[in-house]
Amino acid sequence: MGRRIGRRDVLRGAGMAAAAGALGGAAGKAAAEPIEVKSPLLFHSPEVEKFVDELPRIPVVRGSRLEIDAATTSHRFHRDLPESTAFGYSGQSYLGPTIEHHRDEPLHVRFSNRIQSHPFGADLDTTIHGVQESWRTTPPTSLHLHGGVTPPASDGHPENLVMPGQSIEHDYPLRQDAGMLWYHDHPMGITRTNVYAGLAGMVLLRDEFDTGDDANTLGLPSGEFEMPLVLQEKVFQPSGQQTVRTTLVVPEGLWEGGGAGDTGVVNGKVWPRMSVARGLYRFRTINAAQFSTWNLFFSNRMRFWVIGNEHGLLDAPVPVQNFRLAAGERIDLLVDFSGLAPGESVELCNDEEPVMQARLIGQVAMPVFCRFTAEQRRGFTGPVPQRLRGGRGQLPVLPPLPTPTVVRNITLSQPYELRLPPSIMTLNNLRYSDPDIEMPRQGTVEQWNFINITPDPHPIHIHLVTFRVLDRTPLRTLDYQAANIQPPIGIRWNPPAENFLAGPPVPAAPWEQGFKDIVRVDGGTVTRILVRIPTADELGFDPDEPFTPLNPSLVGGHGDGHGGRHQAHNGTNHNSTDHNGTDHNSTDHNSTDHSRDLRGYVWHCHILDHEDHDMMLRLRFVP
Ligand SMILES: [Cu+2]
Repeated sequence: MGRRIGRRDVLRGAGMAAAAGALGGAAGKAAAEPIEVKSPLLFHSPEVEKFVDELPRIPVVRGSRLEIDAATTSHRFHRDLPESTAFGYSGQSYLGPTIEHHRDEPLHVRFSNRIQSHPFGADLDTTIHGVQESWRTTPPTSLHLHGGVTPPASDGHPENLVMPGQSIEHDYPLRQDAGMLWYHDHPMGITRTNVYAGLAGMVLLRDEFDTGDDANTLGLPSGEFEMPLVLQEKVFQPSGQQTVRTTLVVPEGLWEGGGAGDTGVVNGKVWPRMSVARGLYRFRTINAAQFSTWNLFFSNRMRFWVIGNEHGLLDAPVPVQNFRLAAGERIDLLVDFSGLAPGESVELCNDEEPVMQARLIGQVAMPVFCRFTAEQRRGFTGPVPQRLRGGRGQLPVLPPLPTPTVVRNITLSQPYELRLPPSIMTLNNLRYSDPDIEMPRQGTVEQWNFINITPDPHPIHIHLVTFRVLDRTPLRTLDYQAANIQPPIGIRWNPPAENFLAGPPVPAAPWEQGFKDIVRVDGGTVTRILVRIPTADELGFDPDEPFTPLNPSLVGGHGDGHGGRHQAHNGTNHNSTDHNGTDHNSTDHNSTDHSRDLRGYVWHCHILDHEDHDMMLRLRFVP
């Protein structure tokens, strides 16, 4: 087999050539102007008419015991596109039903993998650790409740794989704040293909104040005026089939490293439209894309309000004209259509520039998601609430930021490897299978400094915990790298960045000041969060309890390619001390009788391509 070339490397060369050719003598002039000519290096979806399909209202399921299955389906994304092979949960041809549930009430889910074939079987990259050739036709799944405060055995660990024909029982205590969770597939090495195929759904967790009906004491729109928006981006083949491939630069079957779509998809429909009453709407919004960060705004530049994010409401609505939403982030919005004349339309738009390497091969911003057209009738006519916390019938105001006792430096980088394929994304310069993992102590408050030496944003998600975003500080990336030579991949590399800052810290935006489980770590910044690790007593379960996976033989990354060499070292978590003096000493309690047992959780970039290779690490929350 010939030399396999990773996307990033190829993009660097081909992109430069393409950019030079396209710009010619005009280089340096008006770089922000969109280029009308379609890049020959990218796949382009067929042209379809925008705003002709109705925005679907995703069905809602409730109950303390749910059956969820993942199946191969056929889904029509647009009136003028043929049916496309897809995945769906629980009878949906794409995505899954919205699960509505009350906090503190346990939820039991029996999850079954009923997948019969994979729409992207040819796209699985078996050189990525853990991915097996047979998965092209019989792909595993792992149901993860993102944002759930969940015991490890039910968390949907990427190595707790559920093969076609198998079922698993998950218990979710949901002893946590009301908010917006979501569920999606999380299997080792193929999360990007499975979620993209359709395995994602929203969860609305209610409490006695945010009830989701007219009785809510917060003055929030409810019923038909509360609407989940699952935002995604896609590429379609000329045949109309959805595809995970975005560029000719990377051959079929190889990891792309992250491709933006050229087509907006909302609740499973391409560029849909929604008729809205002239009044206030609450949009529970999720970036469920595999790659892009978006800067979202309305076409008339009207003001709207952020009222909450992943784990509950803000103290008060924050007026915005636009905001950035990275993959995996959720945001709770109030939008007032009462100022529109009957028949008048506004679109939900995006103008976030693609990341540099995508721009170089001609990627342009995916410009729009959906259209809202005002009806004659008035809708929810209540005002935008003054306050959401601290008043009568409301939760207390957000607590002040806690004081950390442990500081942990984390690098985000794209190291260069001599082995093939060369491209990989890493946290701390480590692979998933490396034994040197983070082991925060229960009951402590930690400050995590994410040092992003790449030029692109990476949304970092930590399972089990919630955190607050502190700030982002620009980094003198080249100086940092020159002073701290990055060792070969597999050796922890997280030198402190204090001496390489390029400006004052930019505090978290007012609309991202609540409790979150995912943070946008902008390129060339040190982004700081404060995370408190709950104790086993507070959780009601032991977050460090080992558990036996459904298929122990699949633990350890038994891939077919080179990645198979890097076996997971479950039960061999070495003591380690990072460069800021944080002590990670801990005793390993794993029994040798259960060498395939799993323990703990994972944390990762929520760019699904990155998470697959290899921007995901294990972690344990130790006593
Ligand atoms: Cu990433």
